[in-house]
Amino acid sequence: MTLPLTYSAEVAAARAEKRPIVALESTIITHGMPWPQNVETARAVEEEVRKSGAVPATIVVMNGQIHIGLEADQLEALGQAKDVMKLSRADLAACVAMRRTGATTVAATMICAQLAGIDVFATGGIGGVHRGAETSFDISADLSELSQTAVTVVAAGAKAILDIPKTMEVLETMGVPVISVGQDSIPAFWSRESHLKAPLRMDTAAEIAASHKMRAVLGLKGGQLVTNPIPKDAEIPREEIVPVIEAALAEAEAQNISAKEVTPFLLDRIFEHTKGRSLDANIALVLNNARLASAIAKELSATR
Ligand code: PSU
Ligand code: MN
Repeated sequence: MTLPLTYSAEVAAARAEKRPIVALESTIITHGMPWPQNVETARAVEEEVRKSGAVPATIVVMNGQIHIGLEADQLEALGQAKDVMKLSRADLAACVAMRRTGATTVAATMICAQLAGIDVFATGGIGGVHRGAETSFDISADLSELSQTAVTVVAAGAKAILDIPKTMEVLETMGVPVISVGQDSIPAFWSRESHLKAPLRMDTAAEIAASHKMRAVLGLKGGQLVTNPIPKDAEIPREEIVPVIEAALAEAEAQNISAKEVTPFLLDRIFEHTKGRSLDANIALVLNNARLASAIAKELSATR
């Protein structure tokens, strides 16, 4: 059986010429941001990757084909599509087999990136251990994916809607390196500071690329989580965002939101409560992550 992969023209050319490629996820488009900002952001992120000297590969499943890179009209259509599945490791094969359409989370994007030979992936925030996980057991499959799939994921830290200390503990148990960029602490998505010490710190793309390659040399499976703080001028300070998060969490609890709906629900409520400011910050941090991921991809392809 051949792999159900379809490459965009741009990504196919980049593969043939062995140019650096950066994977991008699609759940942020379909479940993470409202239309039309979702499509505008996805386009801007792709453009940022190109400006940084790499080729963007937005990953999504459409009608049973795993797309590695989207044509402009496909991206536009996805931004307004209804009934799009949210795919993690558990759902990916089923979605392809049923010829359905699904957006890839961090976990599923990592799997598809690896199938396509892409080492680096830029996103906003990863899923993690939810607050109250001791009773709900809600721990994102993104964490176990990081422990088994050899892709370096650039994110702005875990969102404060999660339990960040527990998320870090699970990553440590699973043997996932968490590398903070340019600071000693872990960034907290909309804010630069979580006041939690990062397990590892690196200040250059070259170091991160070298560490990615060394894992392969040593036969260590799994990827790396790179936590890149949001640019200063775009951040929402912790004191401001924490009460908003608390309010959104209370609403989720009152409305019995569970499972896959939790993350999209919270993001939407926080967007409303901050009158869109959380979205502006989200866009700025994804662009910032796209730049760093491109620099890492370039280092990896230069030393190959
Ligand atoms: N963080 C964001 N926006 C998002 C997500 C995370 O800022 O859209 C998405 C990612 O695709 C991530 C997923 O992989 O949510 C995690 O979902 P869950 O918590 O259900 O595993
Ligand atoms: Mn979950």
